Amino acid sequence: MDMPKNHFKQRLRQGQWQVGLFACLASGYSMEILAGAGFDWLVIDAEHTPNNPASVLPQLQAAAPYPVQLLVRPMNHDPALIKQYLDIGAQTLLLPLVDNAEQAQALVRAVRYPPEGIRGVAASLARAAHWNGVKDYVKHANAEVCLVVQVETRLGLENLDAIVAVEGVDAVFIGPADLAASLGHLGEAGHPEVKAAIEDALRRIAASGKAAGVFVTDPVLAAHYRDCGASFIAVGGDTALLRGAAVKLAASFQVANAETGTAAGPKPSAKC
Ligand code: 3PY
Ligand code: MG
Repeated sequence: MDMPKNHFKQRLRQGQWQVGLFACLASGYSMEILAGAGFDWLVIDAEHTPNNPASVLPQLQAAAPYPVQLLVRPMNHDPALIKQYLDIGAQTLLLPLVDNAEQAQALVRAVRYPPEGIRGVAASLARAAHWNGVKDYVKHANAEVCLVVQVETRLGLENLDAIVAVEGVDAVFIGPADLAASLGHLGEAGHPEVKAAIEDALRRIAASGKAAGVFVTDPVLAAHYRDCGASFIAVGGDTALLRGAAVKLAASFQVANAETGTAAGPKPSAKC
């Protein structure tokens, strides 16, 4: 078979608008629901969740029949871990907490085969290569891998221009939660100073010719960030969606008993 094309990367290059979601439930079963939900891309988060290569694999398999593009966010910049995610079939990686150009350069090397990089070679063992079933996988792999780095600290913002200039960095994604914390506004991703920093970062990334992305759940703010230069956004996470819907459903069927602190069902109607 021919090398699978990385459509997420192609669309980044074309500046196409892409809307995604964080998949954090660490389940192939829930992944399949998300995969058919209509998002352009999903990122399997292995930074803040109980995911690892063994749990990411069935999620990649579950999403494979669907047209959605899959990203994986590793827990750190370890080249050995990055190699495993690439080998099990992740073509696009989202790397957290990239603070300077040296880290970005090291990541470029981690995702590429020699001579450009240091990725170890074992195509016969790799799902990404369909275990040698993909014609000339090792020759095409570097071109199809997409590297998205997260800038989400004060230091990262200071070094942003140098980070975007690194050849091999395809896109920069702003993480508002970590950025807010780093700017002294822990838990306040919507703080005006954080918002202003995000706007400035998106403009600088887009002006450099690289793709700019951001996590944003408010549609009005998302439209604003698009005007600032964002071309791909994550609009939420499955954990929050599940909790939000579950809490709402439970509340809609319960009448709180303020005196005892317990919950009671609705009173039977006269008709019952
Ligand atoms: C953050 O907000 O810090 C993230 O990494 C995700 O958007
Ligand atoms: Mg973050």
